[in-house]
Amino acid sequence: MIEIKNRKVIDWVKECADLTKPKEILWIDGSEKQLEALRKEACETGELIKLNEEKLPGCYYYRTDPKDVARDEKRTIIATERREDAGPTNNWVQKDEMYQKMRTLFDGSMKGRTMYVIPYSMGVVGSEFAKIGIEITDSIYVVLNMNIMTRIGDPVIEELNKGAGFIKCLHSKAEVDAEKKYIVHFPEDDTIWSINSAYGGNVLLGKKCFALRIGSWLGRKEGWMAEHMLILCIEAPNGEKKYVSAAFPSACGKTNLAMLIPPKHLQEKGYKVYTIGDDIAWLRVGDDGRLYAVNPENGFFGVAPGTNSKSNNNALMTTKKNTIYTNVCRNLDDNTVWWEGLDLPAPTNGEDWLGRPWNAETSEEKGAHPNSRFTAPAENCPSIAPEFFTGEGVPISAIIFGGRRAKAEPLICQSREWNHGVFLGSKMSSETTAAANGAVGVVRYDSMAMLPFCGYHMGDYFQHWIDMGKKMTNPPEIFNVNWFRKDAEGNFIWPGFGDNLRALLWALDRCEGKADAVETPLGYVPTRDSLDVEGLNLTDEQLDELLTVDHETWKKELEGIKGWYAKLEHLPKELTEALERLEKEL
Ligand code: OXD
Ligand code: MN
Repeated sequence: MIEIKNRKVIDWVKECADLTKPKEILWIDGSEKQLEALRKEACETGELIKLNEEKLPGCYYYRTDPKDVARDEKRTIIATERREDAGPTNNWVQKDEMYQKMRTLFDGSMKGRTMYVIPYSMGVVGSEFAKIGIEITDSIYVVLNMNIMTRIGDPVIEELNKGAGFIKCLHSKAEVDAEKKYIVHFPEDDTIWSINSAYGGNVLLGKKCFALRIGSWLGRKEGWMAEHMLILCIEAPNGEKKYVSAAFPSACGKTNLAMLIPPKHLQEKGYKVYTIGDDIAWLRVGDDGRLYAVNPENGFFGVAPGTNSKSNNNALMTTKKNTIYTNVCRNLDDNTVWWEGLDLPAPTNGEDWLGRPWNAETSEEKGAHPNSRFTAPAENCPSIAPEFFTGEGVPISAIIFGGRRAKAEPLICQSREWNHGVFLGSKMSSETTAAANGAVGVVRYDSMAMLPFCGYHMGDYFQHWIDMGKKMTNPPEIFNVNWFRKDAEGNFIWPGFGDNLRALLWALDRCEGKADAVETPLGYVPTRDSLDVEGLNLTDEQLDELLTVDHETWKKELEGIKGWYAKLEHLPKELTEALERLEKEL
């Protein structure tokens, strides 16, 4: 390993060791030799289980504590000097008070354990968009996941030795005590402290904590954006490539959309889709006045249940090697994995996510937790784009917002212009999923899918979107989509998955002023003929239901939006004006 010479790093690591009192410190250099030794150690202690090397080479199985299976939004805190900087949508504690409380919890939390120091880069090391973090942890699971999700080790030390700044991330699983679990962000100090959890979203601090919460704070300060967005590339038959980024709340199909396989007739015409990212985008305005995006991550932390060869074959292929599975069901016959929705025979001799014997024929409960996950390297993905590896940023033509709504929201709708698009994003709502603790299926407002991830005041965040719009001479078009409309019988009307490309192609055509649209109070929706529905067997009624903005329904929706806006304390006038205009037009 390269010797670390950066004084700030050395001092901070010592400070953390003095507080947490580990028995030893191990710097992670990213070498295969060191990682392999850690995997071996974790298997010996029972923390990990090695899976069938022939069927799933380099794959491991992990179980979290049953009370520690999702992001914990109630225990996620933005600790700043002043409450108004965190805003009304974040849990806030005054920062000195929070440091004091956290110091008590961290005091001696690594006694008898090894403290791992993981230098990592979000983005391709040394590239224009990249930023460095160092995560200190007492968990081998975290080290191995960070190795997949970020770029770690010696190349990052070289950057630090050149004087690069870094985000200070301290994690201890401590006793994994749910009552003492805190995920705390100190954005004024470039610091994240997380304790008493071992679930990915709470402990892989490069992801939600750094890349979104601290990232959004830095983005506002430095004039860029950190968003909960996938990035994909659509190649037209003539070889032209266009890039789309899309924000959806957790477990609404971002990974599926990012790895979309075109329906047969579009494949035959020559359309191709490539994946750049499935969860997070960092966006900057380029010299040409366009918006450029990179995926700062290096892997996918995807929801397993529902992933199969039809819903997302690319994801399935991605997880066939060097993957860590968390809280899925294990097939004891061949030491492989299974989850609900996987199109492989369900085990009759299995072990559920809690480690209990599980038999698909007799067990009543689910074998895999609904938020069970795979952590898989992006390089495994059959559809990964070459642009992913350069870290240079791709020019975004269209931004898509979307939620999971059984009614109201049409299949796709284009905003009138940037600020109206910001309005469409701000009023986003979705039925909740298992990705976070709490009730599932309740409609909640989740502006830009950033409600749990915006590190500062939501009102200021909207203002930042509006200010970014002013910096672009050639901004992306903004759309809102809803793949989840249901009919009166409760069935999904739109087939979703690969067929979502049809809506994206309409959007890209609109960017060039090509496809036809009808103007509604919400924006432009496709005419019946402008959307490609070839082979879908949708009736005219179904198509109308998908594409209609029903005024009576929207008058009720207005009340919800007003209630949401009332909670946000201060809002840019552009948004309140857009809301007034919507009301008037309805
Ligand atoms: C995720 C989430 O894990 O959004 O990506 O919860
Ligand atoms: Mn996410």
